[in-house]
Amino acid sequence: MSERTQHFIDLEEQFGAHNYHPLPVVLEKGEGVFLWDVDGKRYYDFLSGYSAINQGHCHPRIVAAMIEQAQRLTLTSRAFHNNKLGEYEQFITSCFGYDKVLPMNTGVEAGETAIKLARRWGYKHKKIPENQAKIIFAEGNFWGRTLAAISASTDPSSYTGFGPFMPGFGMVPYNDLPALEKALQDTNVAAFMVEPIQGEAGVVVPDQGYLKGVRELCSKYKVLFIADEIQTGLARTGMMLACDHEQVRPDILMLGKALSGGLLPVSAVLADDEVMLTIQPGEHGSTYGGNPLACAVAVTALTVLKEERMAENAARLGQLLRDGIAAIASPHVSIIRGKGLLNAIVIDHPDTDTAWKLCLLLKEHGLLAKPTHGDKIRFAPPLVITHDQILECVDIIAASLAKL
Ligand code: PXG
Repeated sequence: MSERTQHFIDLEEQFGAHNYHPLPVVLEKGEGVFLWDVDGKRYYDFLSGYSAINQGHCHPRIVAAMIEQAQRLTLTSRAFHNNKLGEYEQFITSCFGYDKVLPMNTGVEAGETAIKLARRWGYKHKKIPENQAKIIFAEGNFWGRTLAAISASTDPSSYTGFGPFMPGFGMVPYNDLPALEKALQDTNVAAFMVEPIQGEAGVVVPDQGYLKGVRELCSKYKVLFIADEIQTGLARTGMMLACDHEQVRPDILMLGKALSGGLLPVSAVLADDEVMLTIQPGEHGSTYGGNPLACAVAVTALTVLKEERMAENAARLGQLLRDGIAAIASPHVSIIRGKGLLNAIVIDHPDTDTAWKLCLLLKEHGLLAKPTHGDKIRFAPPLVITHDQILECVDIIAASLAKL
């Protein structure tokens, strides 16, 4: 490791909280599918900021929109109107086909917002007795780090030592419709919140028909279907939304991450009037939510996804990537799974730190990826990656696997 690299790592170690364990690489520049470290070495980015960078690093059109708006007006708070918010709201609701949007910043805030909306709707429209509303989640979910999010988590590293937890949350196994049906029979259930593909759990793709089944059960039992598309949405899986693969429409849609192309935190919750209008002035919001800078960036980030046909690219090149990795036929890769450019391999090796070691080898070969849950490695490059670049990356992965 270079002295320069060590210097920056030491600063973080000494002055920053120790709440992450990054790969030992210090980045200073990004462009499209590439990142550069402080020594000038170039890497393929196979993480894409956990899918915030779908449009590629520093996409020139998004950066230009941001600079232009930053020189005009960045924040008014919602105490006043601004001339960007309404246009953004019209744009995003027509993009996804909902009556209304509630703008927030981080993904976890979108989750909190969705749950507040669902509880309100449960009391007002389902006539659930006061303070009795339940929200059901799928085991293995990940939607952030707030107290509500960790209260819904089944991962001990997320929740241990942070109790007491939020009441009114229930759990069912993922990809299990009979278990869901049983849970939804409780008339106090207001919503089921689920990722169409579980990202943090290691890119767990449910059976074909699962989302359709979720939709049918939620309708049957008058329960809101909340889709957390913060990681799966916005062209990542080969369609604009992962729910589009099964042509299902959630009652509440959560978006984040790539909604800004990685420039600033922008999230959104979309729903129809019956749900959205249960929240009235003063009952929810955020200082930065719906700020004009975020609105200008989000409109351009969505436009770029569509105009540059990134969903089609993700679908086509995702298949190429999975086929390429399968063809390596490494004894250390037990599974390659995913949809579009949201993929993961599962490492099969007696040593528990093999995934970490493989990521270090990949880094040496010029590709950045990060293990999740020990034995899984996510392969999720920006959606602007090309056919030839995928083939080069498959070669890098093959060379790294050969050295394990
Ligand atoms: N929903 C899903 C499906 C996610 O993957 C969130 C919600 C929360 O988004 P915010 O913007 O609040 O982080 C996520 C986040 C991390 C980390 O380091 C976060 C995610 C994945 C991996 C690491 O906090 N996804």
